[in-house]
Amino acid sequence: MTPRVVVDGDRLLWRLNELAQLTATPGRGVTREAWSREDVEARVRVAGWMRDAGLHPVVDAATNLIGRSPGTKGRWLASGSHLDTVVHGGPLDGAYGVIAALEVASALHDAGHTMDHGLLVAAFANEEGARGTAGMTGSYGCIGALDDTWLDEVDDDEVTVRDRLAGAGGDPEDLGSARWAFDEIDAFVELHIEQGPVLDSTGARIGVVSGITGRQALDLHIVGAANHAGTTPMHLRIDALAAAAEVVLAVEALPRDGGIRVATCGHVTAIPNVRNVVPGEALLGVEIRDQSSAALDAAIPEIEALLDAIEARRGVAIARTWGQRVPPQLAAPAIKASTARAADGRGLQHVELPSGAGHDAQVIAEAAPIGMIFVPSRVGVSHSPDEHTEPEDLVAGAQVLVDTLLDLDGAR
Ligand code: HGY
Ligand code: MN
Ligand code: MN
Repeated sequence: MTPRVVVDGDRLLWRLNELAQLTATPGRGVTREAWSREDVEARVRVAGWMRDAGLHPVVDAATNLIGRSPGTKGRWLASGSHLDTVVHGGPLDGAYGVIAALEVASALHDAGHTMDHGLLVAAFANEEGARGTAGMTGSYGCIGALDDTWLDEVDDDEVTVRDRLAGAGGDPEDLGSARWAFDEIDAFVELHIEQGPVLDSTGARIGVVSGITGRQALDLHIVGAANHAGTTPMHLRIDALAAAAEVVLAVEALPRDGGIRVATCGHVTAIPNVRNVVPGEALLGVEIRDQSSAALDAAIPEIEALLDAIEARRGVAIARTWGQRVPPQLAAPAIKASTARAADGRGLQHVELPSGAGHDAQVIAEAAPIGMIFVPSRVGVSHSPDEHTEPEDLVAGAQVLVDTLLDLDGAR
């Protein structure tokens, strides 16, 4: 018989609101870039709440915050998400999954219930990669994948990941110690806002995630010729930013031809970025996503060919750095079934759907069975100050997470 363990909705919502105050851009969304003062402050606050919930928090060498409370047997169930955000993001992306996993511990502690499985609560470091490096650093650290290629990467402020880790309480020389003992972990379940329009448009309260999208990053350095904006005739220009504009529109058109699911150029820099200078250089950050690795693979030569054509037409040189590839992953059927049972048990309409966003769960999936649970995002907005989920949905999602973990605890 599954014990009655009920979340404290007021505590959940209060903690979320407390975290939302930790932002570098008050009044303009939540900006908590990885390893920033705000990110470290959030980690400290959550560590204190972990202790209140009977968890034993530690910051590992990859700067993840990990809280554990042992069960009656030597096996574990894990849950969590990330505390870092994009710039001018919302209050829920990541934070909700961390606070809800923490709420599981608090609710178990309140009920005086100890599961057979131990509970591991994780706040992963640098899920977003918003500083311009590969993302999901912390969760890759948990599967033991961080090597020098990760550590030597330099972010948009010319700081290496190695220095970021060392500056935020990590230990780049001892990353092996951050690896989880996956032979003892039976499941990782991440609760997250959907960040898309499906639940909001269907009226379903809970999303049972079928799989998580793959993602391929590409950085471009477009070199033309800086020149005088007043004296240089149009036909003699080699304008790197105009070439970048062609790239942006060509990338945007890729999904329209039935190819890749989505494609975005979200980061652009003009050099020297002065109004009366024809841009000599442009930096462009591109990403493509699809639930299929084959579709991601097929898009690479297609993009190379369109870049070659723009080079030939405009006389620019386009240097290409194919960056992080995060493979798509599927959720474990048994965990999906547990979540569906948990939602049914609370009378919550649920629907199965893929995740268009990437998540730490897809990294952990390389070493353990995973599941993801979504709650609705108002009109599907996220990575924006307008990100919002109704409080009752936030509370319901956390209760479904508790019930899913209790179901998995009894199911093993
Ligand atoms: O970009 C993503 O999909 C995630 O929010 N990092
Ligand atoms: Mn995000
Ligand atoms: Mn997220």
